[in-house]
Amino acid sequence: MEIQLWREILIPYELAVKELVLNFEHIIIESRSKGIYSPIEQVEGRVKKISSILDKVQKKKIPMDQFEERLEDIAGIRITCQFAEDIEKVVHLIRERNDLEVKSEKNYIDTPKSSGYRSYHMIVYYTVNTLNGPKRLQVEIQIRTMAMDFWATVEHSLQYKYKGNIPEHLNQRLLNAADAVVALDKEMSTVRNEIMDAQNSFQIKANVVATILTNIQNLYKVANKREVVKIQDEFYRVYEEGGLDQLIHFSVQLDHIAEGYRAQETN
Ligand code: 0O2
Repeated sequence: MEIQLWREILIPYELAVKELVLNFEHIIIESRSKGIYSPIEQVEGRVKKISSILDKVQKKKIPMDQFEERLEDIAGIRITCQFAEDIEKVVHLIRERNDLEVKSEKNYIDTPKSSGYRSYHMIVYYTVNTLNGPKRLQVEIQIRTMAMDFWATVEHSLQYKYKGNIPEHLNQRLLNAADAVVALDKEMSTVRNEIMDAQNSFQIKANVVATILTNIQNLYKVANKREVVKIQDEFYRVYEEGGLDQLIHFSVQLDHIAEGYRAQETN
């Protein structure tokens, strides 16, 4: 097939990857702005390289006119989570989305591969709008913890280095490391609630401070400068000495003051 034709075929897959990465990143943004914990920590995506498509097509003896149908991972999205429990939440989120239709799922977490590989895979259908109209594509979504991702990245590099024939002593090390990943994920799960609380408070504090600063900035436009400076000093004091509750209280009071000025302006 001509190189130019390959590029044309792959363009809708590039669009699908871009759109889906953006959509999943928005779940993180939305959660943070609401001060709630996001089960998604990071999202990345890629379109399979032409050379890797050719390798897989040859390996699986797929006729060239069937490769789009038979290769399910031309477009790939990888979602990393902090904790193993988050994976289930993300799977649920994906199943519930009305822009995605789940074709199949593989749970390599409950049933790891013989290599020690662990991850949750979903093949979904997703429609992009192209110059030639809508195109329904298959996308592979891999969902794993950060620890599982670390293991898979290292193992993938070794597979590449040894062309799929990793020496036995290294294989054994990788299996040991895979067990260590299971233990690490379990250990981290025991402190999940505490970590989630800490991260939520951090996010809520960041949101409250941002609201306070916007309010102070707006007051400069309408209120007496000396009064705003006093409010600002009070904010610094509460920020330094108080906890989250005091900051929230200060923010509510500031909202009332700002409201008062807005009411004066409209009268
Ligand atoms: P790349 O370079 O990441 O794109 P199957 O026909 O079901 O046996 P298939 O179609 O490859 O095999 O599906 P599977 O097993 O669900 O694997 C799909 C992808 O999962 C792989 O894509 C890898 O990204 C990842 N994966 C699967 N097994 C392993 C493993 O043992 N180690 C690592 N590091 N990753 C794995 P590709 O095309 O193989 O590779």
